[in-house]
Amino acid sequence: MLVSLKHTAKLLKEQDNFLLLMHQSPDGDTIGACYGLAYVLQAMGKNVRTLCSDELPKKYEFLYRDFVQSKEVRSRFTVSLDIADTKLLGRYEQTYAGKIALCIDHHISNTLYAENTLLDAGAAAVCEIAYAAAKLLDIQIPSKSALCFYTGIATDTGCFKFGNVTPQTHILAAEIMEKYPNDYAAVNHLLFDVKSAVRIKLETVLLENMEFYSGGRCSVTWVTSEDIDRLGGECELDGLSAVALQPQGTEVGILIRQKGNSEIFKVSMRSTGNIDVASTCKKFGGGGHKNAAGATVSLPLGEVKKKFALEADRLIREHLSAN
Ligand SMILES: [Mn+2]
Repeated sequence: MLVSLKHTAKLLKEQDNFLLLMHQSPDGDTIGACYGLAYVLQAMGKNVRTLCSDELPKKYEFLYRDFVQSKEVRSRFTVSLDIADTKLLGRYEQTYAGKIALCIDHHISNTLYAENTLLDAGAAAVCEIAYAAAKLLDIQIPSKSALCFYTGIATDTGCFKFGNVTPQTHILAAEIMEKYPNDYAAVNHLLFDVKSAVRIKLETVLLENMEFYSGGRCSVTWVTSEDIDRLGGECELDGLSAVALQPQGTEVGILIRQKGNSEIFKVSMRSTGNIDVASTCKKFGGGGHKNAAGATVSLPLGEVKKKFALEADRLIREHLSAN
């Protein structure tokens, strides 16, 4: 059932014991919404625990490091944040898929798996919605929560640069900055400028591998597991696909990343303007937003490159003829 913001606030007020779920490969938005709500609910005296299938990136440590999990209780009101599909619960899918009482999300592709779903596909980040819900809880929102919500908004919009940014996005971010004291500039520096040495080397590999199609309007780049091992193992991959859209004249950027040592590749597509890459990713069993989408495919790398470059070419041609 789709529910309103007001109804969501009512549910959050009524319940005492919460389990807040983040999606696998957690990003700033799912972490921000989870801990933003977690601090608010704990400030209201409620029992709150958080859970994610994967380890939370160090980069976001400033959001979750002070959180203390509440003690175990028998049953909990389970809330999923930024999770369009139960598949994204990762290793917790089996346990929680049929037990989500409330889902707060901004993905148009949401499968409505939860008992109650608060969905606003017009929101740039789920943190916009979570912040709006928190404002209805009749409690002073802790500054730490506000920083969490701000982080989700900033990261899901690429620091207020992506096409999903609306006037409302700026209004909410401005309101947060005005009402809650935090060092927002320092946080943005940490989120958008600072990179680990491994990440910098990984970006170098991506730039070296980059190929161009559709007269330079499409870029395709990739990284294999072997590359990642050679560079010194895993590193933060947040926003990595933005690299594919950096070359001047590129309208569709495709980043292919090998998963493990098999022929399974995670493909991330980014686009500018009205080019809808979610439609392409859907064809391959994935999904996402108009300008940012992804899919996981099981094919040899050469085939993956060819198939996605062809699809991108079709999108670019359609876009050109429509203008
Ligand atoms: Mn999000």
